[in-house]
Amino acid sequence: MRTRLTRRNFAQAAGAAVITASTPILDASAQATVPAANTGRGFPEGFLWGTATASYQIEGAVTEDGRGPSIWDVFSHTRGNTRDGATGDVADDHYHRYKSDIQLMKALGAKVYRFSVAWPRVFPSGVGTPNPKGLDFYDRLVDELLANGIDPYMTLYHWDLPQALQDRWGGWESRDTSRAFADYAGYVAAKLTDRVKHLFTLNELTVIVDLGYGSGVFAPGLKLPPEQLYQTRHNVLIGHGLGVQAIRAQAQAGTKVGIAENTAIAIPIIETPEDIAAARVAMREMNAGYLTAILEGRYTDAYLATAGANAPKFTSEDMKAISSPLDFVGINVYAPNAYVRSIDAAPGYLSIPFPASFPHMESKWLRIGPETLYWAPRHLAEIWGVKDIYITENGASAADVPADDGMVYDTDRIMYLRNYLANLQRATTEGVPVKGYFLWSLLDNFEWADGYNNRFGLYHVDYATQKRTAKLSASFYRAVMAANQVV
Ligand code: PNW
Repeated sequence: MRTRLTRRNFAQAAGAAVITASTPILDASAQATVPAANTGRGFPEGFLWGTATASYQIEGAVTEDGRGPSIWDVFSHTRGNTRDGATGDVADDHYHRYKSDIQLMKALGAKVYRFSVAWPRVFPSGVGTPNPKGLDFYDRLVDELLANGIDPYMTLYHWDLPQALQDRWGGWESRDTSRAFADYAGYVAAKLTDRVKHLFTLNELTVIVDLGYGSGVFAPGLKLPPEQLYQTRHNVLIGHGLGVQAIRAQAQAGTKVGIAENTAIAIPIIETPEDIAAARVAMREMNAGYLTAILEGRYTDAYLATAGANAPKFTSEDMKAISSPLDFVGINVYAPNAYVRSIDAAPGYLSIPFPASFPHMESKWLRIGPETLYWAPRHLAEIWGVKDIYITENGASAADVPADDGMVYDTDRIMYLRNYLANLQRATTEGVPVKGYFLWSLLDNFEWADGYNNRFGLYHVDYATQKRTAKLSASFYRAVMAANQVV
């Protein structure tokens, strides 16, 4: 009888070692990995390396210590909204395990950590009387980070809007929510900036607006008509701007404020001066509703022309608030949005359609485009003169499955990271002012509508036991950080 040639016995047939429970194999969490020496072609001295997470995706403990419900509690508990009906009720139970999770960061050698504050822990109904127990959690978290030599970078809004504000005002459909955000942001800044020196207002404006209020695939799950959608987008920009102002008014001296935005990213198809210029034009227009407005203080003509009668109502005061000066710009970089070439006709660029075979990670939207980590920061520096750039997120999803020996050999994630980081290294080598990089994510976690299937962590989480296991990519990333160079 012929044996069916499976992947495993093919490898055996080919003479390769196969990992079984009894195979002595390197421990992904061990210190055994020898970092390559920095040859001088690595990242700039003092480059900041870390990981990123967000409150609803990791904390769990959704009814504990007076936390109010958020739009993601309600949305995820509504049938059909998330894969397998997943919710963040427990998630990584980080609320109770933050101390040991900080030890995981320490074991990696990470120097910075980006986390988010859950607004409904601090103000259970969005406005009104703060809940001291809610803030206490972040107080303890910050102390524990600092005690372990890790500098906290804090996001104020990573999508968990208090449900009370959705019920009361339609959430970001109303400018009342923008004002409430500023009050909350100022309050947290006053309490924590004695120790937290870097703040981000909002995370990923386009996801808040276009996925939450446009397509409705994310909370609050609305499909607004264009006119309301444009106004909602404007309100989110106002929320960011008022938030910056409130933070500046309330924070201790020396506090730095920025944003964590996922810009749409245009890549020149060929590195000719013409295609590069075309990519800059594309980049500016593709972000016209968001970062372009924030950094320029105006909507582009093309944006307003496209909006037509649906254009948002705004005043010059609004635009002034929206473009309140920032200390740095954070960008979440994952997938290329467009490969462009130069054309003579308006608007001067052409987006090439993606071929069906274009590779992606487990998340279908996560097209693999390593050059994004070169071009996105370079565009920021060249178009808007941004002098301090952080990569606030970059990472890869997979349906990681532990091998027979319990380890996770995520060579796909390592391949992804190595290629993206090589492009970031090219950018910093050429003088693009990127100051730090936060890998998404420390742990597998609640990946929003994709539930728990799409894993982004350096540490695998067994959700039945909450056991964390370092994936092979954790060894890789630790070596990169230690060498300050792609290895
Ligand atoms: C970002 N898309 O989200 C978020 O900031 C994280 O919370 C999230 O876990 C991470 O990236 C990975 O997804 C995105 O559909 C979610 O294009 C969806 C999209 C982009 C970013």
